[in-house]
Amino acid sequence: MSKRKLSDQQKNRIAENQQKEFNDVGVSDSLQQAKSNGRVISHYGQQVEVEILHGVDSGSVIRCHQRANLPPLVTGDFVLWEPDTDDRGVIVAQSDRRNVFGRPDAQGQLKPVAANLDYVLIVFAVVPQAFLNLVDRYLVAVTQLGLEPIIVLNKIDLLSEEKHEYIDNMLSIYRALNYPVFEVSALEGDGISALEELLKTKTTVLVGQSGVGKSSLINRLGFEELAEVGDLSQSKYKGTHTTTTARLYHLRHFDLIDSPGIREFSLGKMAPADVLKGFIELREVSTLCKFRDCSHQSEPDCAVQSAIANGEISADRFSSYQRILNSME
Ligand SMILES: Nc1nc2c(ncn2[C@@H]2O[C@H](COP(=O)(O)OP(=O)(O)O)[C@@H](O)[C@H]2O)c(=O)[nH]1
Ligand SMILES: [Mg+2]
Ligand SMILES: [Zn+2]
Repeated sequence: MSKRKLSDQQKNRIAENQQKEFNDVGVSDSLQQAKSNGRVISHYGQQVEVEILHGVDSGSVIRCHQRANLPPLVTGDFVLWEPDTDDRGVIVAQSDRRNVFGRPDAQGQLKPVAANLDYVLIVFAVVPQAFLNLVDRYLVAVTQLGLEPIIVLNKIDLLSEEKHEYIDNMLSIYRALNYPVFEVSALEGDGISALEELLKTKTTVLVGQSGVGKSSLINRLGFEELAEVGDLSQSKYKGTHTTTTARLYHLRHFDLIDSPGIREFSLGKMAPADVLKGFIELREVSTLCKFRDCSHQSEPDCAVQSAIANGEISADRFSSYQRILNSME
């Protein structure tokens, strides 16, 4: 790595030129990535860790601070960095994001968690207990952000007779809607290879309640003890928060991003029409209601109520939808 010192003026000019190149119109995603020389893999206080993408140091990680004129960076961002002091770098430009996953803060503003994703893996588990509504909230967020969801049930080694029916019902609902659904055990390895096939060459962020086994899945998918795994038993099956910021694991066949443990995923404020987009079956049928502003509760000729009555639409999904709408009021 070059340790040649540049004057501030030189550095600024280089940064400006690079920023200009980045902002060129009509540059495709892959070109944007080709122009970057690093990818943010984690946060460390005010600094970020960047994986070096090109050259002899490719694959190694450098701690960088960022120019003040840059927006906050998130895990998965492609960046342009330069050597700064001996073992540190400085980020001088951020490549346009292809997409971003985030969660709304208290003010309803999106707080980005990870960028440049192929899939969002929505993980739920047998323990802590799975809820349709939580998965649905993730689906609404993922759909609104234009991302591709994959639904994963983990801990199938813990499935008992009594839990089977409840969980089978959930799985069949999502399968009927054509979402990719996987049943796995991070502990015992069941179902992992099928999931691996789908994730190959992709960047995937794992989301879900803490304690469902996201870090364990990453370990299993990576065949290495990569991520710190919390001990569920010590916290009364509520899950612990060992992962505090999103971290990207660049593995041999794929990139996986472990996201911070979020006990409850809240959607913040959204327009009802945006909520509806996350319920694909309701969106289709509701266009057939007699009244355009039908609330699908007691209006005459409501296509949604008819579809529920004849079993075309799951009543559980409809109540889940209403619960989300009510939570926005
Ligand atoms: N029985 C069982 N336990 C699991 C499985 N996957 C994870 N766990 C346990 O669940 C707890 C939480 O896992 P962790 O990966 O930290 O969850 P995270 O908070 O979603 O990252 C740990 O005690 C894991 O050992 C699984 O497939 N089966
Ligand atoms: Mg974790
Ligand atoms: Zn209706």
